Amino acid sequence: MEKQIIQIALGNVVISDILSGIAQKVVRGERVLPAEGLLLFEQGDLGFLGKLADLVRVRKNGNNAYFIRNFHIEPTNICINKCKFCSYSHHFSKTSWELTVDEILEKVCAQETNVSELHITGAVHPDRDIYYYGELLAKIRTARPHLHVKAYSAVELDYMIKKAGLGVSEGLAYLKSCGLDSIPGGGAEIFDETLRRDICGMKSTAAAWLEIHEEAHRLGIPSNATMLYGHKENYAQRIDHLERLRQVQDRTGGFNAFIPLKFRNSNNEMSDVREVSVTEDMKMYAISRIYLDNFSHLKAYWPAVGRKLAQVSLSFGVDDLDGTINDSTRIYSLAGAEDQNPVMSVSQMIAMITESNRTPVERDSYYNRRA
Ligand code: V47
Ligand code: SF4
Repeated sequence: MEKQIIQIALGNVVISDILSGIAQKVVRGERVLPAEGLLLFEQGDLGFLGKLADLVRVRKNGNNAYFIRNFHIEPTNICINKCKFCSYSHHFSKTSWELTVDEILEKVCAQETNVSELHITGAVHPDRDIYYYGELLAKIRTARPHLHVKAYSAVELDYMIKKAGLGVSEGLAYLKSCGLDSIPGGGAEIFDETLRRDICGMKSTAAAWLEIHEEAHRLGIPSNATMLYGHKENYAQRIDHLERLRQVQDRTGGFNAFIPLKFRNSNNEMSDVREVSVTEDMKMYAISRIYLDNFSHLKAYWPAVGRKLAQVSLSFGVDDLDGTINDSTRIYSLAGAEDQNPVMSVSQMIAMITESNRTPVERDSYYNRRA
């Protein structure tokens, strides 16, 4: 396999010596530098990138493709922020909602007992505080002690921790004691400060996002990382984002997975920005897999990219398709994703993975195989 890749790189006249040099580094398991990552975006042919990403995927995860039985709860869409790409908050969608604690608990208890993970994320509600969210976690833990709760994006956490006048470490430790098991990857968007100010200037800064994740890892709370791509960002800004994540991961090892999130342009203030092509999506997955050599997992979030693209992504470095979801999230259906009611049965998940010649593995939140 490794020999074949070098031959492809050298045998194709379009591929420069520099690109084949990068390929050989990847084959040897060496780290790709920022300038080399940029070159992959600018000059890498999709087939070439796919082969390299596949090599890294196999090295890290063999033939496994993971999924999880999960569901989401979006407690509210009332938000203090006004991100231009957001179709979800009450500023842009036609509806607004605030679930009560009882309504949330009802949703939790309605799930089958073999569901293993709950993902809670929503808008930054002006009136809710860390104690409200802490008590919510404690009640969920009492109701369903074995459910892994992955909750609150760093943007929500930043607001509630600052509002309580706590330090990052203190705030996270409190939430952990209430039942916070891990943190989802949302709110990262794009770290480049200038572009971040343009598309989501009211939101927590990149530095705050990174600090919260790094501190969480130090407290033994793992997390995911995301990047919103395919809007106004350039390739250098994508590499800058990946580089900042790679540096945190070098220090902590606390990120479970990286999830590139494709910008969807329906019903938001950035509807004039065209969505990028499938080729660009697959390049993004492949280069993420090649660049983030210290991340174990690359996830394609199927409600965002659609089922068919998620399947194809398994040949571009992806080893995780997220989960069954159970029609519990609106973030992407409001932004124009194909699945208006995202739900996937375990047998559909297994079929989707098997059809792509991968071995389906039902996982827990730490990527252990579930019996
Ligand atoms: O931060 C919002 C994104 C994120 C749009 O950790 C949009 O396992 C595209 O982070 N087009 C929230 N993206 C969702 C999220 C997530 C999803 C699935 C799994 C995990 C995980 C995390 O959704 C936001 C933002 O980047 N988003 N609007 C849009 N129009
Ligand atoms: Fe609020 Fe999140 Fe939407 Fe930004 S992306 S407006 S923080 S709900």
